Amino acid sequence: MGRERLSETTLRRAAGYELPGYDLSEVEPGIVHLGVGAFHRAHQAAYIDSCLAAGERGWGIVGASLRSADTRDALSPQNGLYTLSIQNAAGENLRVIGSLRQLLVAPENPAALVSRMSHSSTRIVTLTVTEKAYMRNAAGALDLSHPDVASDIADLANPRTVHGFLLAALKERRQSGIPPFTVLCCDNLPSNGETLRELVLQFAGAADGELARFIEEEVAFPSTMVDRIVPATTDEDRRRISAAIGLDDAWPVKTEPFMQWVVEDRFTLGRPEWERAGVTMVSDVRPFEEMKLRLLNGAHSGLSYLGLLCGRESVSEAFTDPAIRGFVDRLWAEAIPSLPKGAGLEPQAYIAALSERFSNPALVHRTAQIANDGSQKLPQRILATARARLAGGGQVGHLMLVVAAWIACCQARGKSLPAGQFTDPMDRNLEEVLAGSPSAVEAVRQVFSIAGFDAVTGEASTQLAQIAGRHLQNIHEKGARAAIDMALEQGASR
Ligand code: CS2
Repeated sequence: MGRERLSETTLRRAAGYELPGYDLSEVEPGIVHLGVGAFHRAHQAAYIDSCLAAGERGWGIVGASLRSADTRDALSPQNGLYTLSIQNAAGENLRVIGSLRQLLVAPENPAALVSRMSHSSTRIVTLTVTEKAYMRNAAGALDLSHPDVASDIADLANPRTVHGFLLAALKERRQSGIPPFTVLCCDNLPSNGETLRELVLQFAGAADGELARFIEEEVAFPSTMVDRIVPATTDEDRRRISAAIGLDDAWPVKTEPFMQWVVEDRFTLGRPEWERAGVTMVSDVRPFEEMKLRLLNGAHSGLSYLGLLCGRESVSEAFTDPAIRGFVDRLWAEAIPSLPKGAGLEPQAYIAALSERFSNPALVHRTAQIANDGSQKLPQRILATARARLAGGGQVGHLMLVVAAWIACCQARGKSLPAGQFTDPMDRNLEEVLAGSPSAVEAVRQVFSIAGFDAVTGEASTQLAQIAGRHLQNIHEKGARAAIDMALEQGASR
């Protein structure tokens, strides 16, 4: 006999596990979240679940998917409930999360999402839509030539982009005299609040000048640093978790025990008492954000591309490979001097904690998952660090090996790596420039140009491209392992 499905009616039968500590029917929606992927469900939704349990019932989440209906289809029969599996070497803890109270699918009914965002009960709109959904061009500005951007600018009635949804809802609220919500970007972008604000203002400027002025004066875009490692859920996870709770859960999420959220405290219509759930509220997120992007995400990208080239399938496998581990230690040593001084950061303690997190044997975090969208990730994870180091006369050899490894992985797809191993929004351009088997130096030069890595023109970009070119040549001629060894030797001799 099949198991019953996890839902509001069956929930209390999942005895023995942590269940929502509140009555679901008492929860009122206060937040609209764009991008209800696994990360959101393991991070923000868990923090909000704790706030709801502490008695703040006005902050339920309405989650919207911007592309596929999968999450809504899986979670609607479960009344939005799902299991969060928290794993480390000591075992697995299961917790059922109840904060996601309603699910929408934007492309099916864009007006319904705009209407929910425009409702006076919506006080915060949060986003985890991944780097590429911000549609920045190589120079970091809004890509006005993108067909979805152009379509939203011409007609805001049925938005397709995040900027379009934000503008349509803010316009509606303004017309109805409802004060604007606070926009909270939770993606791994530098100064993410300010970055999104600039993009939305560029968008509004092209669509509706008056609305642009209103946004400039009235809408808050605090910045945030979000952190929790959330590998993609597998069928095996679904089977194991369903068997453990005794109810079928079609959409559980797995994660690590560690979680961190640092939020700039600037909310115009109130916010949950996040401090009580362990969130750090600050006046300046930048130091935390730079440390996380440059040490955690930078190392992640390094582990992922070098790991793929060396046949390592998961982060823990790559991190326990002595050569790669040695490389990551050097990468960190190179990145640390670029971090803000006097901000109370403790980079040594941070990398010690990261070493433990990356070694978590229970979490199978695939290197191929992190390899996606390199053109959108490397600028803030690696290139910004390298530019800062170069400006101070420092070393950048290990940083640039990450960029070379990314290009090598792009070249290896369809050859030594499966063709669909990972994807990138710039794939078509990347394929075009890499198809003619250019020399390593030429490949790097062209990739830098199409991906906008040379946006800061001048000597720094040329120098960075030259160093990456030498690494790529080593990878081509001698293989990734030898290229790592050579980078380590060069670093040691300096
Ligand atoms: C990862 C991040 O997929 C990736 O690019 O580096 O998703 C990383 O796991 C999170 O930022 C951790 O907070």
